[in-house]
Amino acid sequence: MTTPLELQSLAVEIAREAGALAALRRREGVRVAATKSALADIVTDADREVEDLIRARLAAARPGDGFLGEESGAGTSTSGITWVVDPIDGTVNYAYGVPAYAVSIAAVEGPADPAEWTALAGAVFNPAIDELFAAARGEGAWLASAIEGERRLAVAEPSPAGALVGTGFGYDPATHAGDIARLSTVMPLARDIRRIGAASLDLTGVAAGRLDAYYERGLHPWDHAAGALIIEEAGGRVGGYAGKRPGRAMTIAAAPLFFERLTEVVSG
Ligand code: LIP
Repeated sequence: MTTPLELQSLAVEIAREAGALAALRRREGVRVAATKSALADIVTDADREVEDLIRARLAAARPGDGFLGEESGAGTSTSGITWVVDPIDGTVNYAYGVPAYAVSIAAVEGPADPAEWTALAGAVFNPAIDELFAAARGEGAWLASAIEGERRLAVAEPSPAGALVGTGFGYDPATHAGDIARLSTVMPLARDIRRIGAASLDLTGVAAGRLDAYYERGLHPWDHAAGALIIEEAGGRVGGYAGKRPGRAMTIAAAPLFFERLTEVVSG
């Protein structure tokens, strides 16, 4: 039986190698290979190359595990463990050279469905600034940062000044009016908002106390799988509308008390 700490160790090792490849390709110049759900929803050659590397390393290390990746689809698990992978989360930032993108790798147990799985381990690595966030179920969440050093992560309730809230807007312009309307209902709770452009870095930002909360509609499982566990192991809560699990409909994350207030407003 593999422990969550052993799965975390593998996720961290592969995330660092994959992140180094992503950063190398960024330095060499990035080519958009295709668009997906909308003109703004791009995939680069590096996205595909990095996911191929991650998939090959995982298959070599744990051949019976399943795989659910943003760019190469699903692989069935015979071990009960599935790896949920976003090779470069924050693809638009990556293409523009904005140093806020991350390799996100999670190991989950059970069905490869965020409504049903149990996340066991996760790693989120931003190679642009050498920051790695990691967690194993029941073992806490950690940051190893070239900027801050190493520290255990813990969420924080907002100060009386209001919450610093992260959010995002999907690739489909037809959804933006609804997202802006929802933002207008959240602003009375906020001191300000931040639009980082990578869900995994929004989520780990909440875990690290760099954001008080995050919410976004339209995320894919690979966007939130690792970051959600890291927040939970940092003492925070992650969910969807009205007590549901995080998913395409909505993802909400914060410290426990503010999570309730924000969920009520976002679900209203
Ligand atoms: C992105 C998310 C971001 C969201 C974007 C996109 P990608 O993931 O990290 O939070 O606002 O629409 O979903 O496409 O860069 O892997």
